[in-house]
Amino acid sequence: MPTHDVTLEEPKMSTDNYEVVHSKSEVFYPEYERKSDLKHQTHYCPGCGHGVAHKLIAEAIEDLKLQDQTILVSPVGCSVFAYYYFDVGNVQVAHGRAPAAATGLKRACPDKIVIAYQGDGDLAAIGTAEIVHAANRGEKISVFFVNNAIYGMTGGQMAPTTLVGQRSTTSPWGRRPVNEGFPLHMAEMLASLEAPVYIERVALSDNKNIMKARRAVRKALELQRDGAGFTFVEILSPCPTIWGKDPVEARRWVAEKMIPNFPLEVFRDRKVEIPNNNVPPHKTVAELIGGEEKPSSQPTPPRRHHFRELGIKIAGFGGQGVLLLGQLLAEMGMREGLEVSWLPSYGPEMRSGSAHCHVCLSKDRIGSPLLSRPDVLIAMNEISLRKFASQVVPGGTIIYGRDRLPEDIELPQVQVVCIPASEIADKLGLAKVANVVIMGALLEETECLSPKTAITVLEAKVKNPTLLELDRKALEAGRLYIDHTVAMGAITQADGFAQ
Ligand SMILES: Cc1ncc(C[n+]2csc(CCOP(=O)(O)OP(=O)(O)O)c2C)c(N)n1
Ligand code: SF4
Repeated sequence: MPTHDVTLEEPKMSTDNYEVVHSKSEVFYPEYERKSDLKHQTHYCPGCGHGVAHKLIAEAIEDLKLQDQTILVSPVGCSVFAYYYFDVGNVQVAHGRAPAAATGLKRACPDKIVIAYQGDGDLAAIGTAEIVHAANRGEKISVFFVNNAIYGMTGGQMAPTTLVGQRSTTSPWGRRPVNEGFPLHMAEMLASLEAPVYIERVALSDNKNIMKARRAVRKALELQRDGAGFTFVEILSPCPTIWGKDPVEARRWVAEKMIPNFPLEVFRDRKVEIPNNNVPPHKTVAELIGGEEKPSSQPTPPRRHHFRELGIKIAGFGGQGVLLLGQLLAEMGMREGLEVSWLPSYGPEMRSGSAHCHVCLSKDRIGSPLLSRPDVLIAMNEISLRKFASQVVPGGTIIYGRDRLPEDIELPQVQVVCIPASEIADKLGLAKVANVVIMGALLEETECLSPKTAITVLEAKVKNPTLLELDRKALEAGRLYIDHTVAMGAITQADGFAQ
């Protein structure tokens, strides 16, 4: 028998002979930083629908050339790390709050394409209120709702969309409507509202349905691009890991079990005109909040501020006027032409619980009203001093509402001013003006705002003439204390004496 020499040639892996028609979307990062040694793959389980849904969204963003405009709001759930994959603007929010955050983003940046991406636990359980109200207001956002009928991330608890009879760790006998209620049909629920423009349910069960899902995702983004209104795509999606199935069985389960329970349909596709009969009042903010007094009748002297941005944290007990002091400072800043923010935080008790607020005064737009490193801390009591002193930036200032510091306290490299605000207020005849004493001390010590502006704001706010007079005295007393006592160097040391 003749023998033949057979040499096997390596197949050519060049793209010369063929055209690449399908590759990873450019909207995905080239490498996924989260995986130290597996930068080419996501953290999703094999066969998970999130990967497919991500792909459809990325491809639609790319095809529609929206990458530079898109902001993706990722949820809590298995898709919490969406921001490791999508090379767009990303925000990750608290459980269920994606539609609320997306509302804020879209209203602040109407030219952006804002997407809320949510699971069924996130959207239909903890976030039911947010989605219903965003849809009802007709927010011009797109919501992609990945319904896998279970809580994936936390290990398979029952979701609002879990099917009747479906087992989960919290319904081990299978969901019983008599005990756990019926599955929620979010697309149908939202379609009962007036405002949404587009609502469709699709499924990642087979290639044909995946192509329909692709079209739905694209349509939602196109509608948003064209300024249409609220768009919502529910995507029935496999979760092989928690369902205990292999990827093929899991897709079959979507087709055979989920689709009969959650019919695939376009529930809404129409133009909606929302009447806009609420013309905003033609008044300035200062006019609106300053009562009857128009700022033009009381021009605020132009003031040169020595800071670009100043963060002030004010902390104490509820009832000490902590939050009011913050509001007064914010209003003063506004009247001096600064950008301002005021962010309160307080416990459930009206009196004696802890309360604090953050005030930003800035020449530029304020990025965040939350201050993790304040320039100035006003501590109205010892607990607040101990809790927040270490946050103050080096070289910052602490104004402590007592005559001396606690013996054992360790403070960062900051300027400390002690002022017995309550005692001073008591002597004036009213303990509750201690916060205005502190305000006087702050203005004198830091020169951040003008005392004249303080008087203007107090006059606009305090209607009772006796109280107004006390406030004037309190402001002056706080300033004098700094000038006559603290500036002399007597009260700023831990032992209460000058160095
Ligand atoms: C306020 C809050 N409550 C509960 C949790 C726990 N938690 C994390 S993910 C999740 C459910 C996620 O399920 P789903 O939205 O269906 O997303 P999936 O993981 O299935 O994609 C829960 C309850 C949390 N992180 N935060
Ligand atoms: S647990 Fe389910 S939803 Fe989560 S990544 Fe795995 S397959 Fe996807």
